[in-house]
Amino acid sequence: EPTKPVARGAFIVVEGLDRAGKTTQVQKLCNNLYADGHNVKAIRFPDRTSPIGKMIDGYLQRKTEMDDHAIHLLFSANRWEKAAWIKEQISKGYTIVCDRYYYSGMVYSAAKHNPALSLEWARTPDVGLPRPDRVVFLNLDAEEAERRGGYGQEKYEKREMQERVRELFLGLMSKGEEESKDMMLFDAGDSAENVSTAIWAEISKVVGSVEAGSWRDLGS
Ligand code: NYM
Repeated sequence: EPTKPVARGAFIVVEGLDRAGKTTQVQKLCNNLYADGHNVKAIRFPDRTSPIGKMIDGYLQRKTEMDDHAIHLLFSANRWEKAAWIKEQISKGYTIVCDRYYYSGMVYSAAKHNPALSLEWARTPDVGLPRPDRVVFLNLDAEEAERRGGYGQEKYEKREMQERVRELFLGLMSKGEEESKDMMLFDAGDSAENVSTAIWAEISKVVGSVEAGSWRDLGS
């Protein structure tokens, strides 16, 4: 249990393209938070350990095929099954650092250019999930992402798809969309050390305000 009494923990999301450095930055952010005396837990979506997560894993590894809407709803359900736990941890004072969330959910599904699956449609099943206090968006062009050792074999790990994903992420930030209020862009083309320093400058302030009780409620 947390030692310092705080109003609540913060909910921080890290988003970006495949290969943008999310895993590294989540780790560095958690280390910084921990060293600064905060109680912190890292999670990721998809959470491939649950039964729903195993279905998602099979799809991503191209072992099973699924309708675009059906897999979208499984990604969303995979977040909903963790929602109560997230709220509980935060209320106990833990700051949660989350690798991907519904922003990935919306843009990866919408990037498929299925005429029956709009960004608007993709947003709907996630409405009501705990809202992050800040979303760190690691911005990287698809070409640079590919240079970083190439993509793997999983679904979506193709240049054209990643380019559409990036455009849609940037669209979420620039169009006055609801999501833009929470998102902050970081240049992921910089060194891992510089990116981590920039993220820490912002997130340390956010977490401080949340813990002090001067921040909005999670659900609003
Ligand atoms: N992905 C991830 C989605 O398509 N929808 C979602 O809701 C989420 C959370 O899964 N290419 C995609 C993005 C990734 C893939 O993610 C697996 P990771 O971070 O590589 O495990």
